[in-house]
Amino acid sequence: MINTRKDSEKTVLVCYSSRKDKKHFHYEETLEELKFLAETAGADVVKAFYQEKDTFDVRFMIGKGKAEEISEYVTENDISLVIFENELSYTQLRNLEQKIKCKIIDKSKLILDIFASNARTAQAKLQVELAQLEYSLPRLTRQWTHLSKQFGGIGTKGPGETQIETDRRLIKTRISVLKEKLLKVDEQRKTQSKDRKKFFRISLVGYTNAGKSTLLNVLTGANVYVENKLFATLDTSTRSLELDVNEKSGDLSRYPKKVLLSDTVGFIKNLPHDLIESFKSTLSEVVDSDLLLHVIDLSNHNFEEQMEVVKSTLEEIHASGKSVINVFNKADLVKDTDVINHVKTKFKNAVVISAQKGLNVNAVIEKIKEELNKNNIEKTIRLKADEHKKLSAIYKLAEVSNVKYLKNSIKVTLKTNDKNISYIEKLTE
Ligand SMILES: Nc1nc2c(ncn2[C@@H]2O[C@H](COP(=O)(O)OP(=O)(O)OP(=O)(O)O)[C@@H](O)[C@H]2O)c(=O)[nH]1
Ligand SMILES: [Mg+2]
Repeated sequence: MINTRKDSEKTVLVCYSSRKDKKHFHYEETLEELKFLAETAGADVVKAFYQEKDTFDVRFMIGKGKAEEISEYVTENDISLVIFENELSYTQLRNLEQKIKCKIIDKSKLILDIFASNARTAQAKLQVELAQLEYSLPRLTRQWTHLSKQFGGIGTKGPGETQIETDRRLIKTRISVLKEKLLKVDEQRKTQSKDRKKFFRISLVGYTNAGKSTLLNVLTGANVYVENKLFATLDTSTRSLELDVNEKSGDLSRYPKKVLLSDTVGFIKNLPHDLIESFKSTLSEVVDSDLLLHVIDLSNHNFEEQMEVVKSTLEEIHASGKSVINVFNKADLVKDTDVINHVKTKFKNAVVISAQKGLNVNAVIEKIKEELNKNNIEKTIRLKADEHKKLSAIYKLAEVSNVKYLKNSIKVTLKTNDKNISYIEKLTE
């Protein structure tokens, strides 16, 4: 835990990149994002070091000379924290600490730390603790020697065992306890969400800080926490979204009047795999969704790269292949109209909005309605001859193309989405 919040530690950033990756690697933006992350954790970033080499150094990640240069800077400027963009092995971490003589962490550790400070609910806390332990297991050093006290005698030191082995065993035990607890939370969530199955479910996904929570608030009148910080949201919040059905307009398309909209944790480049793994229960809402609203910060120069990161993270959690509406947000900050025209022509199913200023937000609703209508299927059902009330309910939920009054029954041909179909089928059982 870097505990930078209270005392604002003087911090330097370090980033290594391989010459081979030169074409695809924009170190200024990478360092800018790392700086934003560090500041989110409360660090006071005073300098950034960047090094490009053919290959990384197995001992220090960066070259030995660069490590010495950083070491000098750290001593002269009273730096207490060094943050690496690159993931460091246990050996690199130990070697760097010996050379630079101050606290050194990598980006994964930094993200874990931010998650730990932002976790509010029991579920988020369990998930973060699990990710932290999974992260620390292969990096175990002497700093963990007080674990047996912390975990209240779950195990005691066996004869001949080293302290690290004991600690490793304790961590493993704690990991299984956490996993079990999370399974229980997951089961509870599944029971609670049984009811939700009958609704069309939409999830807001996107890069962290893109404006997902702001859009949820604007669309549903919710009051979810919004901050110009990374990972402000770590839990899933679900609200219902009422869609007005204009029955007088002669538009016969039908969609459910009420759908569910969920906001959840955002993504970032190189999100530690342990975190994604342990946030599976939070992210399951995304996996179970019928439609995704991908919120993109159009004012960020790297928005296209960020879109790719979101796509690959969705693949990793097995939520790719769903219908997606691309919501280009923060248009109020974009002065260049070419950028707006570019995304409108390049990306399918795109809307350009400003969630904060409430600009064009209605276009999102219209797109959602279009998507709902796309899912319509045709179906023929039978009612008993006297079930007129049910027939009028069906008229509200579906586009009815044919009604035949037979001797003992009414045969109705209708078109609507699968959720409505299953509702109507239950109604007529
Ligand atoms: N200028 C401008 N700022 C916006 C807009 N939408 C959101 N913001 C700001 O962007 C910041 C992040 O907004 P959030 O809604 O918290 O973003 P998020 O995607 O939920 O972020 P995380 O939960 O941290 O992943 C806040 O400071 C918002 O006020 C917009 O349309 N225009
Ligand atoms: Mg949020």
